[in-house]
Amino acid sequence: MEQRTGLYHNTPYQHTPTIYDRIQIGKGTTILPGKKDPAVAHLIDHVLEHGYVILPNLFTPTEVSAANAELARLEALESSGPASQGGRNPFEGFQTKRIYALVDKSRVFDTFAINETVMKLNDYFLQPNFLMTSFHTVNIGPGSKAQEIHTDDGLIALPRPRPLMGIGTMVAIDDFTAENGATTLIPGSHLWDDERNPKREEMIPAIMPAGSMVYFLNTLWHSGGANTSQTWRRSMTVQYCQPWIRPYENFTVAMGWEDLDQVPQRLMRLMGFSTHDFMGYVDGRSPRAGVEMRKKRLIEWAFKEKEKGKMSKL
Ligand SMILES: O=C(O)CCC(=O)C(=O)O
Repeated sequence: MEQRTGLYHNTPYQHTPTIYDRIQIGKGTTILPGKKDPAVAHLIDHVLEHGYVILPNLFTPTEVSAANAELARLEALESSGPASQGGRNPFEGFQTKRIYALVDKSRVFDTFAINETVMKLNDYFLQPNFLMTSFHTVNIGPGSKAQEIHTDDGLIALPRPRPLMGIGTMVAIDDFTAENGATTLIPGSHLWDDERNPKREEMIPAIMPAGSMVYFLNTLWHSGGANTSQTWRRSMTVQYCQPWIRPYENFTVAMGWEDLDQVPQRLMRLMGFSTHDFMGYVDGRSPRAGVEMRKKRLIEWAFKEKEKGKMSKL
């Protein structure tokens, strides 16, 4: 089979890609190109070459101020999750706040996860039926140190060049500046082999106004920046992954939560009531803790529904 290498794949999209259509970009990443919508072709080319692209003012001022107001509301609630009041480890950053499981907490953020331009870019970089793998806020407070430099596929132990397994995005809710902790990234580092280690001095800040997004391959080295300013840097991250990064059966939903105590612990972990490092978290905590929270809420909801039923009969 002919192996195509290089930066560009200009073959028109005619058929469902197979593994033999994959291309290698540099020494770091292989991709199976999907549909190249002409409307985003220039953005795709930028990502192929640099590993990222900034999408200025992707969201309207109205969407951004609605997100801002909703974030302020959620941050005031302890029920917004364990990291909403402060980061718990060096990766989250101790002077940060994260609200996980945004889909569960509000409908205001939905629009940020299903943006049309992003879906078109994902149609090229990921396979059909791609999934969302995380969606949460990352707010970096004054005095916060730079985050550890990482790639978002770092927990997946495969050598480079490795298949692209996902896409990361950061949505600026405040202007991102070099001082307030804008995401920093190393342009072109998606092309590196395993031998090359990232250095802080190679990083550039993704400076962009509120409402913009930086979209990047998850083989790109990056980190949250240090916040040397007096104000918070608020943002959301929406990340997507290949559709095949999941077990065949979705056991955490298939299994009746009322019967969990009867299942051997080892089997529970096999079914996904477990984490691999932080992969598999539920609202920033263990899946089992997440299920208990969900059961409590379902019971409260059922009582309320019952009460409503009573009221409507009066
Ligand atoms: O906060 C940022 O700018 C980046 C955060 C990040 O890359 C992460 O937490 O995985």
